[in-house]
Amino acid sequence: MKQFVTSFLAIFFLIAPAVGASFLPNDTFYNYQWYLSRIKAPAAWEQVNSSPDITIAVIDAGIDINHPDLKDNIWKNVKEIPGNNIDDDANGFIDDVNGWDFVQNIPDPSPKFDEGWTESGISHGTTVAGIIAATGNNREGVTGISWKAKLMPLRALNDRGEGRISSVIRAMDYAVSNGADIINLSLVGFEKSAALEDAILRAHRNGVLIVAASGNSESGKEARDLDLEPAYPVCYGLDSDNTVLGVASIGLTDEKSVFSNYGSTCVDVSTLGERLISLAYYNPGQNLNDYYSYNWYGTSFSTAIVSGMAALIKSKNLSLDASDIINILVDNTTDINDVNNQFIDKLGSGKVNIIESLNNTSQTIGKLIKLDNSNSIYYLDQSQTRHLFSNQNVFFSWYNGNWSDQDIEIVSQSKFDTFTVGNNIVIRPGTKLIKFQNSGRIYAVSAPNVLHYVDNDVLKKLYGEDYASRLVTMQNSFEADYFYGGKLDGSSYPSSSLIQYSNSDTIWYIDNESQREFLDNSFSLNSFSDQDVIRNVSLDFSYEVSSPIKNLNSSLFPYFK
Ligand SMILES: [Ca+2]
Ligand SMILES: [Ca+2]
Ligand SMILES: [Ca+2]
Ligand SMILES: [Ca+2]
Repeated sequence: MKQFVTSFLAIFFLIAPAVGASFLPNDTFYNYQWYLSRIKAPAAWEQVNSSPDITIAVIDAGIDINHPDLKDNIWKNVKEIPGNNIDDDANGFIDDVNGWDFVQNIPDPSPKFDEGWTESGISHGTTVAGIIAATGNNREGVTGISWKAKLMPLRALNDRGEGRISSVIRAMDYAVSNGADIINLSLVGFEKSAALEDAILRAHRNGVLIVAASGNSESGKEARDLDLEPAYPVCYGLDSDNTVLGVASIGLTDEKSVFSNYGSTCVDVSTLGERLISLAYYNPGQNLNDYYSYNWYGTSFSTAIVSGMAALIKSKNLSLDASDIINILVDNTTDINDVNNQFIDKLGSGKVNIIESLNNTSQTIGKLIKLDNSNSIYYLDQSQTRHLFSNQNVFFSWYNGNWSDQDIEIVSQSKFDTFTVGNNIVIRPGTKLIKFQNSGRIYAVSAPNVLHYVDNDVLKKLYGEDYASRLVTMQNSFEADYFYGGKLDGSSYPSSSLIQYSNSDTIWYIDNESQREFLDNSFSLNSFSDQDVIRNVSLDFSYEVSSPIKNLNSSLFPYFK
């Protein structure tokens, strides 16, 4: 008889090698990124180091989407087919697979070497993007504040770093309608625009967080007091809703950076914006021979740090909207008035404190964790209870290839010991048939963990002649994770099954007595795969149609249990 169980240990070679006793990532130049320990990033990473589901639009002078330390974290418009001159997802932009260039109105969001380009202009967007989310722990280059995220490159400034407000507005609207969670605006102007203010309001009302720089002093001039001379977008949203998270820059001693604009109304928080290390735009043809660059000063980069922190916060609690995140960051700062005598209360509520901010963010989603020295993977739920994946079949029934080793956080033993021990995760209901080693009986599983005996005739009727392809053998010890329900009589499918009728391509989710359609990309968002679907289902089965499934759904995936 064919042996379906393979070694539980076998899958975990995919996990990156251990990075040592502490939580430091293995990036080549990590040791040069002194600012990360300064802003307590390593301690924050103990809680959350990645934000794989969070999209951060970087509206800037273009981003090097092929940069080796960035390309894995570039947002992809999965519904758009590249280069076919068709707007496949009907979002109004043809072939926009990685964002858009609103300066030249073309798909490629990379810098373009426009007439008069400057080295700081050409690299600006790439540097900002790298501070937010250069790929972390990939043994290459540097790490961003978030090790893994989706950066949406939207080019609205030219290669001198200048742009039109209308381009910024179009980029903001693109970000909102294409799923951005955060918009990073490391740009500033002095002209007030009602149209830009409206675009900001549209983003805010859609829950999208806008993070904006307070701006740097113009050459030869003093930094501005924005209370007297406002700048935009940082000074929008002062009246009712705080729609823009304004960021000023401080240095090593927490004193305001000389170049940083300030002001009690427009600035919400401050963080480091001096001597930062990040990515550069690499292009040997133009004599740009470095992938990495250092000594960056500016409120652009403090803004990027805050955007990265916001991504970590939202990753801990996906239900947070823009106002929630602003409040968390503003309410959990460290007071720096005592070293800023001339700028009392003019640097927002103080220095961003990511640890306190995360401590005051309730965790609504679970995550995958493992110990450094063990191969077992656990699901850590929002109440800090850990659930073991009993074996690799169980793991893959939930994470059908829709994961990577980076999605698993390595936790220290001391941290691990603080978690409560919970039930084991059971095989994903509806998708598999199981048997235990000590018995020949085959069971279907319905939600949440109920076994239904299925005899040979019913097996063939419900699952077809090749029903064995979905059969998984489990160690006897895991039988205790399930309850026994009634035998299947063949008149209906167990709840949580995925079926496709013989006359249509539509995939339906069986929810008790009803069937539900998947809208948009909710099928893959909920981590189902094609092999979970029962095909060619007879039209004799009939279910009432109930509400469709949109986005991630708490009842479908353990992330939201
Ligand atoms: Ca499109
Ligand atoms: Ca296309
Ligand atoms: Ca890296
Ligand atoms: Ca504000």
